[in-house]
Amino acid sequence: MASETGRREASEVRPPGPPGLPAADRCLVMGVVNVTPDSFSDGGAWFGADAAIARGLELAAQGADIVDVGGESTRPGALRVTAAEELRRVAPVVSALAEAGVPVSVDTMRAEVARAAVAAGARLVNDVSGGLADPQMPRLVAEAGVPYVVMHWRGHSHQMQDRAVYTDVVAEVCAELRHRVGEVVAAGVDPAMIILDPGLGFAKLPEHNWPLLTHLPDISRLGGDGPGFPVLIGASRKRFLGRLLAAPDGTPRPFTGCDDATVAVTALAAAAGAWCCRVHEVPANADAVRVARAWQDAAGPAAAAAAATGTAGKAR
Ligand code: PMM
Repeated sequence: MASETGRREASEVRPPGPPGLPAADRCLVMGVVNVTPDSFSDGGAWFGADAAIARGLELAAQGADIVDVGGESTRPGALRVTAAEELRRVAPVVSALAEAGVPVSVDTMRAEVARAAVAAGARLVNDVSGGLADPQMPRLVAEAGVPYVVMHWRGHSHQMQDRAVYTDVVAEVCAELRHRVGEVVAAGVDPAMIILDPGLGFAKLPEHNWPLLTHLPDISRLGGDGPGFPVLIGASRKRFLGRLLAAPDGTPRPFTGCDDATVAVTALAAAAGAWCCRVHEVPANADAVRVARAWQDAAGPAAAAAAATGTAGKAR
């Protein structure tokens, strides 16, 4: 609905986020701190509590609305760390950032780690398995009463690329997320606390990631026409961008050369109604979400309605 001034209400294309998290009239920016020696995009850079805390504070100062702290790499082929090691990595970082007033999210598939992180001040649980890796997770999130990212996932890092098989990726991801939402709500999670994520790169080949990005209203509404869930997008530095930007001989561009493409995805996803974009480098993405907001405002009610109903770009 357009207001009297003709400005389109942001909620028309971007469902409001859950309570307890920053709210803005634009897409939010989530800055990433991987406290790991082996994440593909920044592995080792922030390994060690002091470096990770300093990086989290820097991301917040640069305009990150939320800082996502993770202690386990999910890059394809990665082996799991123990819960004790994961906790040792993230706990001091979460508590220091939370104490400094930074809205912190914890990127974990383990209820035990999520519990400790929430106790240390994390305001959001970002579970890339959507509750599949640890059956205790949905109940823990329900009891803690914190917002919960339910990402589309088909298996751990060592098996996920074998599972990147789809006939209609958008329809299948929507159906599988719909099932996950049903399960986590049955475990007690308030639907108002759920954020959806299509899981770019997780059991997805490049040709699967692009249609998911161009069908965000479908993801938000889980393929139906009910009220939408907020959608989080994690495209930052992922391999499908490196493939897109490959050298003439086919060599994929290294992840360090994919930050500009990440900003382009952020702008497009924000204009298409994403609630939040998860990124490794904040400043240009913080600009991009503001550009997208101005773009949406100027596009007017017709474009808003098309984006909200998913009638734009239906063919895949
Ligand atoms: N991607 C990674 C890690 N956590 N969380 C969400 N919600 N969505 C994602 O796409 C996502 C994530 C892997 O990327 P990284 O290792 O570079 O952080």
